[in-house]
Amino acid sequence: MSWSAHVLTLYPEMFPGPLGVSLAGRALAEGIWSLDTVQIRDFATDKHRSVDDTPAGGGAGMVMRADVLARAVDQVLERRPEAPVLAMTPRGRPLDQALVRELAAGPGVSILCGRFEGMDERLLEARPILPVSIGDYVLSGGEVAAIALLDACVRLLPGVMGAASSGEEESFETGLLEYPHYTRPYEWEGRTIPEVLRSGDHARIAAWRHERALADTRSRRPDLVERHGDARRPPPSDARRED
Ligand code: 6GU
Repeated sequence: MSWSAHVLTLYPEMFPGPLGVSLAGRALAEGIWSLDTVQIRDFATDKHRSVDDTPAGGGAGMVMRADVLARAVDQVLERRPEAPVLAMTPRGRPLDQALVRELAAGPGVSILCGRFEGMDERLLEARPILPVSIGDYVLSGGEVAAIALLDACVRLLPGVMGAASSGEEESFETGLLEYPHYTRPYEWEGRTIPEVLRSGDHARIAAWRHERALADTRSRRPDLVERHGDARRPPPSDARRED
């Protein structure tokens, strides 16, 4: 069975959206992965088909109801019991390439897209759901985040990108940003391509790329350099534990 995505949303018309074109779109048409949307509103039971209500304790906006969301999640858990269920929310675990790799290696994902101020927290306690965020900023809903997550997973599926996506030099695969790229023309607006890249000396090129990856990561993402360093150094002795 192909890698399958189920997206639970109030806006199914946002899908496949960008996932219907280019690499992901071709892979979708080829059956390498599948995408199904589930309209959350179909699980409302009152005559107004309401999916949200005012926040307990007061405050702005509306909160998605646990009972309605649970019926939608339970249906998708029945249809695809092996697929992990994610909830897109700025309160979630930050998405990174390690999680993307793990999800892409599995059977697929079911994704609950939040809207309004958020979801009733009891749902996230009562069902096996992993809250995931795509960064420290607030989107108007989880759909755009779900599209980003799916794009990152799909490009890693066998047969989607070939050699490029399995490349160990991509940003984050080494724990660092990738080195910069150049192509013709050799001179553009008075700027030339670094000489070393035209030397044909593959060892020198590899060393230069590693240095640039490190330097650029240091200046743009000092947080990554710290983690990269940690991964290669043994933990301090007082951090070791006997289990
Ligand atoms: Cl997953 N959802 C929303 N609404 N905003 C976000 C996000 C998710 N990740 C970052 N901001």
